[in-house]
Amino acid sequence: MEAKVKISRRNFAIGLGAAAASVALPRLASAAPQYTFKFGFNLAESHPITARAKEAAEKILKESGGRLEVRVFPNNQLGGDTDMLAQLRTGGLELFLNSGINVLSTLIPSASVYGLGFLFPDYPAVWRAMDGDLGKYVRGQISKAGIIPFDKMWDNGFRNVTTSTKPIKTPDDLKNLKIRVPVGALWTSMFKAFGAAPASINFNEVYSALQTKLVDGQENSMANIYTAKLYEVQKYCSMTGHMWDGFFCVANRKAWERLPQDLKTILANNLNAAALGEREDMLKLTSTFQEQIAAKGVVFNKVDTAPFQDALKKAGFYKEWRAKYGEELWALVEATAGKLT
Ligand code: X2X
Repeated sequence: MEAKVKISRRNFAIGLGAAAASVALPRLASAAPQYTFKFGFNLAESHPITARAKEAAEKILKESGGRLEVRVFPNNQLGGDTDMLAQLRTGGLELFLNSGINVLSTLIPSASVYGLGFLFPDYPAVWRAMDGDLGKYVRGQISKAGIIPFDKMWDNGFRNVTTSTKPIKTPDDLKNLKIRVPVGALWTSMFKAFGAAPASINFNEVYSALQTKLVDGQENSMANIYTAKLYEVQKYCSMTGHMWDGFFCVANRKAWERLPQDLKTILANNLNAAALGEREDMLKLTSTFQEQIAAKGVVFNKVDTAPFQDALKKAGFYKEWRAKYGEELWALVEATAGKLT
């Protein structure tokens, strides 16, 4: 297949080079993609997100006739989240998947809003909000920061607390617990409101932080506890379900704007479809992950979550975040969750 090249002086030279190459090596004429996008994130190779990202990359290459190659880098291969966000902003990384509650919120504070404790009772409530007005608001804020968000969020799961020391049954059990949280102000604030001692640590350092007892616990989805093998360094898993997390897929603006319209469409359609597929995977696989974690010896306990939310209310957590997010956003929060303050 011939690459379409606009006739500017620079491209004309490239065009001649390509034509010459296609004479010498006809089969390789379309081998070099016109655009190569690196796609980085922090999740393990075996996480459902990685499989869907790779599947999307294959489709994008095929549907673009080889013009757009997406190279997938899971498992912090390009650095931790803080590094990847910096690379995304300078254009060293074209595509990034990250939680709005995680490092994205260091740039866009309101991106963390959906992580407010106990906001969503279940998945239908999650997707109503995140495919609806709340998600739209946050994507608007991400765009204002000069980053391009794709429409569909990917599921990073409801989160539960694990520790190496004791099960968490009541909010009091969190008091003074040295617990790792991702690098975002909402997380730190929430665990301080529970009376815990949170430490902000990027995901690429969580396993070793738990192993060396720098921290005694962490909180995450079943998918991450299993695929990042956190069960090897944790003994208890308490089903606090204190928050839901999802990932925004975002692009560097200049890299996005360089793409012709047809490639923009192919890229966006496939990334959004991959997100929807991954949501299904997580629904199907979460209980299997949980069984596998239990089979590795982790002890599970159910939790009455009402006292945990009460503890947040009493500590003034929701009031504090209402003031930070502002009334416009808070109206969307309470349209989702009812009155919180
Ligand atoms: O860092 C985490 O715990 C993870 C992988 O769940 C997020 O990116 C929020």
